[in-house]
Amino acid sequence: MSGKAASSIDDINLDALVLEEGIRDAPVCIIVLGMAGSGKTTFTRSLIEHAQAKFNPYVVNLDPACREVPYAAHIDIRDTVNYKEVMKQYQLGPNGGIVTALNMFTTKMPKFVELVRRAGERGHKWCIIDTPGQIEVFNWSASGSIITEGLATMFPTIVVYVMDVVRSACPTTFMSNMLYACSILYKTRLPFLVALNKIDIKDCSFVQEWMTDFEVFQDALEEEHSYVNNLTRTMSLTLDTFYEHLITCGVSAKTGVGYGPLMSRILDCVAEYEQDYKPVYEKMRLQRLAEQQVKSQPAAHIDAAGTAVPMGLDLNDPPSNTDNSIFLMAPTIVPQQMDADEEIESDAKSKAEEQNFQSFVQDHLNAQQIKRDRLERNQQQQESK
Ligand SMILES: Nc1nc2c(ncn2[C@@H]2O[C@H](COP(=O)(O)OP(=O)(O)OP(=O)(O)O)[C@@H](O)[C@H]2O)c(=O)[nH]1
Ligand SMILES: [Mg+2]
Repeated sequence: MSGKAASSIDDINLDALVLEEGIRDAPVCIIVLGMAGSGKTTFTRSLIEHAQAKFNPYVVNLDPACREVPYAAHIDIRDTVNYKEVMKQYQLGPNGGIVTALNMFTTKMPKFVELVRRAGERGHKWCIIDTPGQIEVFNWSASGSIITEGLATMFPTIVVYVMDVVRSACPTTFMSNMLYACSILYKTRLPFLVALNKIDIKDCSFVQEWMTDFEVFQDALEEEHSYVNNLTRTMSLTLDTFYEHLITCGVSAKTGVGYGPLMSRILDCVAEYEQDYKPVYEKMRLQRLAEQQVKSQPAAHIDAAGTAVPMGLDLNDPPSNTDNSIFLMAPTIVPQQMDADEEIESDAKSKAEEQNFQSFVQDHLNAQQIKRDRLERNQQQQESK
């Protein structure tokens, strides 16, 4: 802001501001994610209550489709975008409506980030962000990535994944939840905390046991007769390494039980961001800044900058079949002729992949067996003493 007191947010060159400043210490952004109905909104409300005195949280609701929220939000996406109107105008279903509403909100990203930054200056130490129920909408949409990365390149940012322990008592649902968690962890590349929610109804120790002891999970799976059991079994082997680094904490968003330990885990995650993630995001910020500066310079010659081609149809454009029309298409939907040689090669590849996977499973089972043998030997030695 270069010393000039700006009275309105519209007076500031927000695009430049977002990237020019380094990563600040506050507020810490806590992005709350989780499957539909897992308790994200209730969790957010409880977290606000518990953090109020010490961290004076700034609260953001990014769910355009919710009727009402049980907390006072400083920023509410519903004030920016009318979700029902978006569905009507663009003739979309509920999920398309949420994606489009989020996309529209993302066009205001510099403003959003500036408001969060100002909140930090006013003494809000945390910024808690509630997200839409449809987790894939946030996790896999462009706007979800823009929001997450935009925040993480400006403030310490962590993800809290809310998991419903009652629904996860079924091993296959537990596995789906873990796959989601795993995909979010690798997609966001941010410190990650799993809040095992609804422990007022069901104790969460079984989930923690399933994560640490592969055999207990296998036993639980044996009891459930489902056609996806085999898949779940092999997936649980694959997720073993993921569990090793996972921080979990049992809470009840409804009664507030478990929020003490949860808050200290959040602080651990913030320390993790500072130590391991900040340098990565700092690098990303500088890279983006350099790209932005290059983009803002006018091209010397139109030829050097390339020639514009149409990128695809707008909803309102009439269909066109002229030779000049070039439409970008995902490679998977472009029909391709596969000749015999390619088919043989692809068969060989998939066989090799299957063998690799089988040997991976076998190695894992062997390692488990060695671990069990070692435990037994230790037990026998202790008994003989
Ligand atoms: N017993 C119990 N119920 C809970 C708890 N947390 C949430 N709920 C209930 O779970 C239901 C869903 O809670 P929400 O907070 O709306 O869940 P959400 O993840 O925000 O839902 P969407 O935004 O629609 O995906 C509500 O009926 C809550 O009252 C909890 O800790 N214990
Ligand atoms: Mg909600």
